[in-house]
Amino acid sequence: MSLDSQILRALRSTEASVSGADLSHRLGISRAAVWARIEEMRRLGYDISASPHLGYKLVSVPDVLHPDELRSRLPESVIIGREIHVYQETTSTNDVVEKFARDGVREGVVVFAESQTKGRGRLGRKWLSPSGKGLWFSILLRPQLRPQCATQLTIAAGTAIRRAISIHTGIEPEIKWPNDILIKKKKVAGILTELNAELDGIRYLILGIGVDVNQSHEDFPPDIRPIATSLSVETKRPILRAELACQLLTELNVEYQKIASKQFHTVAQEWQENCSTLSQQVSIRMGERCVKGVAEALDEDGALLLRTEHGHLERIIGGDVTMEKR
Ligand code: BT5
Repeated sequence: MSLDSQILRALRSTEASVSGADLSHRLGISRAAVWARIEEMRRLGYDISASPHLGYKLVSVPDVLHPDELRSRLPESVIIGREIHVYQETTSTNDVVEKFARDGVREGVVVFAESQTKGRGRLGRKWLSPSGKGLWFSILLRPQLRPQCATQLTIAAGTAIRRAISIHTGIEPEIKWPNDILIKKKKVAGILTELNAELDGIRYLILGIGVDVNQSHEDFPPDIRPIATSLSVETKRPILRAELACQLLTELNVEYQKIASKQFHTVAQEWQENCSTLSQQVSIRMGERCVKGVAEALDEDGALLLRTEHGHLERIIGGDVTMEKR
């Protein structure tokens, strides 16, 4: 963990001030070096008060994404977020993580970008990623799963995102199969799962997550405005993205641990309790094909079980859902 993460962690651990001597002792650096780091953090927008007698105190943090800030808010033992990178701008955070994956980087690395020039959704659709307004990030995972179970990770991510939003804002979003998080029927977050696998195992899986955080209604272009919303629109207050990011990473770790310990059924249980697609008459478009029926449940691999209009149970792993009017 970097020096700045350790300083922020120490300042956060108490309501009181932390003396320069104490920090210097804990970090094994001189008091002058502590002072230099504090000055650097102030330049980034951290308000850290300094008193000759009491020491340093964290007064407020800026709404910027900073790897040290994020890391200092997470337990040292986490897998997802053990290494965090923040880019000011990139094409797509999934592209950056893909490169890490090919270079053999271990799982758990997370890449955030303040803005993406080629943010994407499924099937090459565009994902709007305006600068500083949302959380646009991707996670590298190397789960010990058969490729047909990859959907479990999308389900786990949906459950984690929904819960993190609920804990952080008090709003209870709904999950729309397979990858949307909705508030009052409008999309507030999406998940893009990309996979590199052999027949009998996953080499790596990239979870790309986009959360609309501080956009105003007008920030969305007219074609997206009727179908999208942001957390600040819904809560009517600005959201500190670093805090939300850490809540997201915390919940993602919880769900990933469940998958790693073969407890997918507990993930599926919570997902099903919060999914607006289940028990509904839906039509699901998969490329040229469209099936209609009632979405019944998830199976043990994470696929959706649809009772078709002909009475068969069909197993579906991806597609676009439209709710049918009864
Ligand atoms: C998704 O695709 O919902 C997956 C979105 C994943 C985005 C993240 S951001 C970090 C990582 N890097 C990437 O490049 N991607 C991931 P899909 O279900 O295909 O939905 C795409 C559709 O959502 C678009 O066709 C628009 O209608 C709508 N849309 C685009 N931008 C949006 C936004 N910011 N908020 C809400 N809806 C949006």
